[in-house]
Amino acid sequence: MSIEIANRFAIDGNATFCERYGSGHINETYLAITERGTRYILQKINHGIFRDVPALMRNIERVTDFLAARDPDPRHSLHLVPAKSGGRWLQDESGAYWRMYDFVTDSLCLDAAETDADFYQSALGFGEFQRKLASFPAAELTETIPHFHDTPDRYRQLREAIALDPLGRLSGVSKEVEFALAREAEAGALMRQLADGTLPLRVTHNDTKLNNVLLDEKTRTALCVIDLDTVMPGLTAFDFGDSIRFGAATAAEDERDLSKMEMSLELYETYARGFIGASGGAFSKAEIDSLPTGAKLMTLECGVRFLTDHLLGDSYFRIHRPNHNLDRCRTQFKLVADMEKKQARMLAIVRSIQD
Ligand code: ADP
Ligand code: GN1
Ligand code: MG
Repeated sequence: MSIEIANRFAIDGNATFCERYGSGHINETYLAITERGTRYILQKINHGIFRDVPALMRNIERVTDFLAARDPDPRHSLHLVPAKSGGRWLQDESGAYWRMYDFVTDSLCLDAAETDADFYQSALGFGEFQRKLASFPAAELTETIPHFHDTPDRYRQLREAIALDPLGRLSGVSKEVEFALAREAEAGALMRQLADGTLPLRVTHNDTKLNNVLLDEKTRTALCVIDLDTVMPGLTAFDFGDSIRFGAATAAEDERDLSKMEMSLELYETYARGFIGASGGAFSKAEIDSLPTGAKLMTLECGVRFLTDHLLGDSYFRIHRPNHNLDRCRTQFKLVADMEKKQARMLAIVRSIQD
C-alpha cells in the first residue's frame, strides 16, 4: 500500500522498497527507496491530531521555502517532493494525507546523545533555527495544535480525564496524580509572562527532541532540523525546555528503572551554551531567565500529557507495551523533582552564559 503511495510522488524512478522507519510517536514514517537507490521519507500525517492538514502543510511549505532561500545547501533544510498530481502533499482514497521529503543523505538521527558533543550540536541546530526564523512573519503561521504548550490547558485535560476515568486506571496512578496536582499553581508561569508582555512570541519548533535534528554522519555536526508539524508561534522557553527534558536526561523517556533518571547539569550547560550562542544574541534578559522554567514546565507538561493519555486509553502517543505512557509519565516526574533541586544552579548557568 505505502509503496503505491510512494509512487504517486515525483521521485527518481520507481519505489521498490517502502518500510516503516524511525521512532516518532505521532506520524507514520516510511523509508522509500527507488530501483536506482534514491531514498525518500514518506509520511502519513496523523489527521486525528492535526485537524487541518492543508493549513499544516502550508506552514511547512512556507518555512522550508524560507529556510532554503537563506541556505541553499539541500542537506540544511527539508525539501518536499511534489505529488505527480500537483501540490506538495496528497490525500488518498481513504482520506489519509501523505507527504514526502528528500532523504537527508549521510545523516544520523539519534534517540540518545552518544557524546556531549552530539547534544551540543543539536543545540546549535535548534538555536540556528530560531535565528534564521527570527524575521519570519509569525502571525502568518497557523497554530497546528492550538494550546500546544499551554500547560494550564494540559492540566484542564488531565482533570477531565480524571473525572472520566473511562478504563478505571485512576486508582493505579494516585501518586502521579498527586505529584501533578501539587504543581498546578506553577504551571501557568510562562503563559502569564506571555500574556503580560514580559516574554515575546517567536516562531518556535515546539518539539525539540534530539531526534528531531539530523547530524552529519561523518563530521557529527548539526545538519537539519526536521519534524516541522508543530512549528508555530511560541516561546523560546518551550524550545529550550523540551530539548533539556529529552536530551539532558540521563535515561530514556520510557526507562523503567527510575534510579537511572536525573537531569545532568553538565548536559544542561552544554546545551545552553550552544543554544544561546547560536541564536545570535536575540534573547532578552527575561527570556534568558525563563529558560530554566521552560525546562521544568515542558517536562511537567509532558508528564501530564502522558498521564492523561494513559488514563484515556493511549489514544494519542503510540505505545509499544502495556503501561508505556505511565512509564513515560514517571520518568518525566522524576526529572521534574530533580530539576526542582537544581533550579537555582540552572538559572545561574544561563545568566553566566548571557553575560
Ligand atoms: P514524528 O513526528 O513521528 O517524530 P519525524 O518527522 O520526526 O516524525 O520523522 C521520523 C523519523 O524519520 C526521524 O526521527 C528521522 O529518523 C527520520 N527522518 C524524517 N525526515 C527525514 C529526512 N528528511 N531525512 C532523513 N531522515 C528523516
Ligand atoms: C511527540 O512526534 P514526536 O515523537 O517527535 C509529541 C511531542 C512530545 C513527544 C514526547 C505533535 O513528538 O509533543 O513531547 O512526542 N508531538 C506531538 O516524546 O504531540
Ligand atoms: Mg520526530
